[in-house]
Amino acid sequence: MANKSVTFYDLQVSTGATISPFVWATKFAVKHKGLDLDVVDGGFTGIMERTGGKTERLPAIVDEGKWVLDSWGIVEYLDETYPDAPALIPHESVAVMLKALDAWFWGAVVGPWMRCYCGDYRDICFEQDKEYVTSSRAVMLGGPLEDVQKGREDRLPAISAALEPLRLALRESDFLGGSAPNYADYRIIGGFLWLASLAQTPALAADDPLRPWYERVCALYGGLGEHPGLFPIFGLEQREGDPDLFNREGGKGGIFKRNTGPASTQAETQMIGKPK
Ligand SMILES: N[C@@H](CCC(=O)N[C@@H](CS)C(=O)NCC(=O)O)C(=O)O
Repeated sequence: MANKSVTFYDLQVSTGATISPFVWATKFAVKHKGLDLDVVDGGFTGIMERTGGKTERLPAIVDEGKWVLDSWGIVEYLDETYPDAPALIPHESVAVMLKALDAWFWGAVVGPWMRCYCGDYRDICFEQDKEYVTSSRAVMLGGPLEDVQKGREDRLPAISAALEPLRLALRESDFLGGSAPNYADYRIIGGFLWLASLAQTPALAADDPLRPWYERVCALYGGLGEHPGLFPIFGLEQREGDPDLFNREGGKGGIFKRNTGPASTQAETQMIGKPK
C-alpha cells in the first residue's frame, strides 16, 4: 500500500535541489514519520502566491487540508499527530539539547559559512530570484556579496576545525540520535545540505571524520540527501600555515577519558606534575 503523502512547499535553487536548511530538516522529518512528500516546487520569489498568502517563509506543509508552518512547528505537529510512527523528538530533553546544539552550530559554522559562500548562494539561485537574493542577503550580511565572500580560503580551515564537538560525538555514535537517527540528525544535516546545494569549492577535508555520518544520513529514505544537483563539500586541502582541518586523535580528556582508577590517569597525572 502506498504511503500517505503530505503537500510539501519546497525552497529550491536552479539545480532543483533544496537550499534551505529548515526545509531540508523538515523533508527528513516527514519521511521519518513514514509519510511521502508531495512536493510543490519553487524558489525564493512567489512564496506568498504559491501558498495562497499563508506564509512568506518555508517550510510549510498541508496535511489533510491543515496548513502547518515553521520547521519546529511541523515537527511538533508530526509527533503529536502520528504518535505510532517513530518519534522525531523522543524525549523533551532532545528538544532542549538540540536547541543548544543548533545555536552553537549556526554561530560557529553556518553563519561563518554563509559569509564564505554568499556569492555562490546567489549564483545558484533561479534567475528570477537573483535580484532579491542579492539585495536581501547584502542587507543581512552588511555588504556586497562579493566583498563578504572574498578571502574565504583563509577562513574555511578554522570553520572546519570548529566542528570538533560534532566529530567527538559522532566518532562514538552512528547518529546524533544514537543507534538510529532522530530530529537532531535532520536539523544538523540541514546545515550541511544547505552548503552542498550551493558550494562551488569544498569546505571540509576529504577524510573528515564527519563524512561517514554525513553519507549515512544523506542515504536515508532512498537517498533523500543525494540529489544530483548537490555539490561536493568534502575535498578541502590544508595549505601551509592553515590550522588542522580536524583533530586526528579524537577526544583525549574530560568526558571522553573514562576514569577507571589511578592506572587510567597515571600518565596525565605525571605529565601535569601532581605531587604524590
Ligand atoms: N522559523 C522558520 C524559519 C524559516 C526560514 O527562515 N526560511 C527561509 C529559508 S532558510 C525562507 O523561507 N526565506 C524566504 C526568503 O528569504 O524570502 C522555520 O523554522 O521554518
